[in-house]
Formats: sequence, C-alpha cells, structure tokens
Amino acid sequence: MSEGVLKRYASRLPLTAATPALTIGEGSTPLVRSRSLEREFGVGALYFKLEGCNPTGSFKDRGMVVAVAKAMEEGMTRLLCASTGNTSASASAFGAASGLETVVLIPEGSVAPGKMSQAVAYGARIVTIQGNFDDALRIARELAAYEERFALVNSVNPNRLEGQKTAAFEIVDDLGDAPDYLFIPVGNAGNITAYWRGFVEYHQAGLATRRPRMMGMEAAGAAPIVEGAPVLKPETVASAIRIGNPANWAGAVAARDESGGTVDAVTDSEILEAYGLLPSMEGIFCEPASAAGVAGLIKQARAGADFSSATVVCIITGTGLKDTPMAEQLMTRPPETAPPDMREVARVIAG
Ligand code: AN7
Repeated sequence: MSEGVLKRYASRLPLTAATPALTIGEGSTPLVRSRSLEREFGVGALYFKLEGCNPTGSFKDRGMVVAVAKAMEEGMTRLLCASTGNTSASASAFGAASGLETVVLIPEGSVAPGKMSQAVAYGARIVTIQGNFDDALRIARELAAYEERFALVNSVNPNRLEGQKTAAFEIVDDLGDAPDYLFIPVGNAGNITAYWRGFVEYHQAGLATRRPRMMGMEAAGAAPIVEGAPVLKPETVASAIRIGNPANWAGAVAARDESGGTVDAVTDSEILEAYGLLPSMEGIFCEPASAAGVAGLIKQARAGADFSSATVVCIITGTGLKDTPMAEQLMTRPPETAPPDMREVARVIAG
C-alpha cells in the first residue's frame, strides 16, 4: 500500500501530532535508467525521475500534501492558488480529498486542457484572470492577505517546498548517493529550491557523500533568472513555465551558486525536440515544460560538455496526458482509416 510523502519522510517534515495523516498516494515515483539518450549523448549514467506518476500527474502533489495538511491543522477552510495548471490540479485534488473549498486563479487561455479538466473534476472554483501567471500570483497573494481562512498554497508557502524536497531524498535513497548533476525545468523556481534543500539536508545528515550540481532550465522566452530581470510578457510553448517573475528567484540563484551549477535557457525548438525524443526513444511521454531539463542536457552535451563519467538525473515534472493537443506537434503520420476487413487493414499498413 502506498504510504505517501507525510508517512515516508515524517521525521524530515514540519509535522506535529496534530497534523492530519493526509495522502492521495503521492511520492515514491520511479527513477528509471535511460535506454538510448544516455548513449546518444555520451552520459555515464542517465536517469529520469518520473514525477508524472504522482496522482494528479505532476510533482506538485509532494508539496501540496504538506501544505494542505498544515492548512487543516491550522483550521483554514479554503485553499487558494494561482497556477499555470499543475498547482491548481493538485490543490483541487487535495482540497476535494480533505473537504476544503479550493479556489484557483489561472491565466486566461494559457492552461493546458487536461489541467483544466482536473480542476473541473475535483470541483474547484475556477477564476480565469485576464492576464498572465504573474498577475494571477500577485492577486492570489493580495487576496490571501485580505481574506482570512484562505490558505495560499503556491510555492511561496514554505510547506510546499518542504514537501517537494522529498524527491531529492528519494533519488539518494534509490541511487545510494546523490548524482553528479540534476537537470530540472525552472518556472516559479520552487522546485529547484526544494531539491537543493533536500540534497543539502541529506548531505548534512551523512546520507549522501556529495551534492549535485543544480542545472536549472528556463524557457528562452520566459528566462528572467538567466537575463537578470523580470520578463513582462513571457512567451513559450511550455505553458507550465511561462512565468516572468519567479517567486523563488533567490532560491534558484542560491541553488545554482552553492552547487556550482547553472541556470540556462532552452529555446522552444530545443524543448520540442526533447519533448519528441523522450516518448520515441525512451517511452516517456511528458508535457513540454517537463522536457526542458532534458533539452538543457542535450544542449550542453552538444556544446561539448563532458558527462561521460557522470551520473545525471533529469526531473520529468509532469505527464504528457495533461496537454494532448500539444502532442500533435509530434505527429509524423496522421492516423489512417480502413473498413472493418483484415485484408484492407493489411493494405493500409503496407502503404
Ligand atoms: C510540469 O502549476 O508554476 O520552477 O502553477 O507544471 O517549481 O515553478 C508549474 C510549474 C516545471 C516549474 N514543470 O516548476 C503551476 C506551476 C511543470 C510545471 C514547472 C512547473 P517551478
């Protein structure tokens, strides 16, 4: 039986006797070895952490379970978040599971349809904001300060990052040590901040002999950390990381600098290339934003970086089923049709 994040890592989370034992089956996601990209790009050992295997299809569930359990403990009755889609899906699920009302603010026209369907299915109040994610997050922060009993469950909530750091623990628990490099997409920069916290904590506890270089990847049209200034109109095909003013900016910079890593940008065409290589060469179907870390690895390997004796982990942050219209980008041959006759079908296949 799935134990969930709170139970598995209880001693390393900010829990008390009064924290409800909430879980919808999050955490303990697979770490799988690459079968072709590792060889193709000359990596010593390449692994993918499949965060799309969480119950709502993204890594957000790890932090959300802690944030919602703490909100319940504190007597909050409503959850509130701004989201590019995955946070709202996760908040809505945990809200439904714990009997709390959930209000989600999402940028109009920029959320993948699967993520919208999730908020609908879980019964959230959905307000589309006539602006971008950064506008929605600003309003969510103002609203949480203005109205009592709204628990803000964006990654500005410290409990979110506490939960998300457990993915770093799992990687070390699985590999027996930290990897040399961690490639990870960066949007609001909560996840890179949380992973770094997890690796540092395990290293300090003597459970890992080293800490990875943190390799954060922003989308080129939404790369405020790379450019050193907020981006007013962020644009990228990877809607999940279409964020121009990340809330955890300082955390990403600290992770980069303390680990000897980098925050780099990958173009939409680099993202879409990795988004296509993962399913066709590895059997991993993720959403475009989730391919950004892999795109960064490919970019650096092509530029001559030597990973030949390195252990590299790429975080695959969410499932491709969130954004099925995007998969049309991958279509090399449209589906064909045939009458219900074996010979006709054989003729079509032979064509
Ligand atoms: C698939 O759901 O910001 O750098 O509102 O959905 O921690 O923000 C999602 C972000 C990467 C970036 N991959 O993580 C939201 C939201 C996927 C994501 C990120 C997101 P952060």
